[in-house]
Amino acid sequence: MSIYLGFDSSTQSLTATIIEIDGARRSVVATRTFQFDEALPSYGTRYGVLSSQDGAVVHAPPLMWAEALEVMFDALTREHDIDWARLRAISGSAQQHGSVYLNTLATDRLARLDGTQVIASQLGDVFSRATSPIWMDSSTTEDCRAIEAAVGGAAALATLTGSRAFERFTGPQIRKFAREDQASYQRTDRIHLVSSWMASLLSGGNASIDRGDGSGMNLMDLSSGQWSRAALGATAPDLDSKLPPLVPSSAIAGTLSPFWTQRFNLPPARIVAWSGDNLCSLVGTGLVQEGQIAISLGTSDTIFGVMSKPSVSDDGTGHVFASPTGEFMGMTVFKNGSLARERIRNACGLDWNSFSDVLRRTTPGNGGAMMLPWFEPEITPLVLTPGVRTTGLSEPAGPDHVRAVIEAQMMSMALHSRWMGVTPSEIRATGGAATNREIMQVAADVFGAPVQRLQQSNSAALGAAMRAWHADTLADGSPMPWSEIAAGFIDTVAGSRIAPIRENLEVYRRALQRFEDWESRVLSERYQ
Ligand code: XUL
Repeated sequence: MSIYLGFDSSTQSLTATIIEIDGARRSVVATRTFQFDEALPSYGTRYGVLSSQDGAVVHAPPLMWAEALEVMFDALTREHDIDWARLRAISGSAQQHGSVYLNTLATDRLARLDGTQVIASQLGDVFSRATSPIWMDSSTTEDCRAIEAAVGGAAALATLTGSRAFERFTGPQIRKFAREDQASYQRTDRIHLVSSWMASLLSGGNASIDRGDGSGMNLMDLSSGQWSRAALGATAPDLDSKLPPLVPSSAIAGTLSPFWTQRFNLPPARIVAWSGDNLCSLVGTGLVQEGQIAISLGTSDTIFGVMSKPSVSDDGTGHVFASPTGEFMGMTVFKNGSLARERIRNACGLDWNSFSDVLRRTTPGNGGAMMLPWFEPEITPLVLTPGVRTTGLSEPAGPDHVRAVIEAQMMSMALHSRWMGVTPSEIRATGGAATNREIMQVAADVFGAPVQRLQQSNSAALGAAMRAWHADTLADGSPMPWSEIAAGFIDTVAGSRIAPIRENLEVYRRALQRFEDWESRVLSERYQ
């Protein structure tokens, strides 16, 4: 009997999922989650982030993520009756793109963490940049354009790295730092992703970056899986000496370091490379074959699927990443996800039950009224200056706003995922909002495909635990096939399959056309 631990260090919270493999029986034995704002209030985050006045600069404290691991191990070992001696491997999922900047003290400090002291007291001075820019940051447009120009244009960068330059991607973020604070950049010994930083904390040494999360940097040559000289050169001086090596997602970073084993009485389990949350969700939703699509409705909303070839999006909206299962992953990301839903819910004075009632009562297509819910700068389509746009909606906010925000989010997903060229026969749904039947009905009607909710709402933490298991069997020389790993864990919720309603299909076919025209009109007015 073996157990595996998967973490998900997301924007707002840390989750841990423990899975157990007992012969042919597989089960999730524990899941624990807490919000950073509540568990670690001294860092002063709101929804896990430190926002600037204009919303373009969004950072988070890297020490908070480290302390969160300690708080989680403390809770898991105190509250759960688990035979920890059976813990074989640990992996994790982290919000993508965020970067952690370490000075020359860090390597030694990580190796010598003292298990009798708390972690935060030992790592306060290892950062060459006090805070970490994260995926919500949209302050690097100048750097994006400069990087694209240096490698021969946006399309050339997309072919090389899987994506044109995006504001939140790590390369543009590094370029901005090197440009604005040269001295601190020079003092930087190592630049980690959130994922490799977390793996470094657990293994007590600088962990490598996995190729899945490495694809979200605009720095990796997608076809060779190595750092691209051209992209590094376009980004910042001496960057190759500051980046950890790239490794497959199944690489072993080391074993759980004495800090953790002594402090929490744990075995020296294997530490498997951490990856990005969307890559882990791909595994945790069981997408191991081309043609399957999943939507994840969390802080960000994403739509993704497996691709056998790295064909990049022509219109520059999507991303292609190296998938942990060895193929490629196509994805489109929307920033105005759960926080936009919450804003409308709050503006209408509703709870989630009454929000659902409103969706049930209002008419699909919303009588032609629509919303572009750009409360925050939007990633897809690119909107740098936030501002919600409406047409035909009542004022002040009422039931039609509830329907408008959900229809807009689903139509935007359908529209901006066309580049993947997949006509899904079924959509798997995960994330908090996937539990809402009425929201899922809109998704089914807009996509014209049944939506199936998965048993586990945190597919990223589950995917990380499944990756830990897979890598452990690989390291032992008898790798378990992905299809078998997925088969044991990916259960759909009985009765959760939501079929599209036939008469709504035509309503949304027309609505989608109107939405597409309106969105492109609004965008061209904004950018003319
Ligand atoms: C992916 C992205 C977000 C973050 C946070 O490109 O920016 O989905 O990974 O979840």
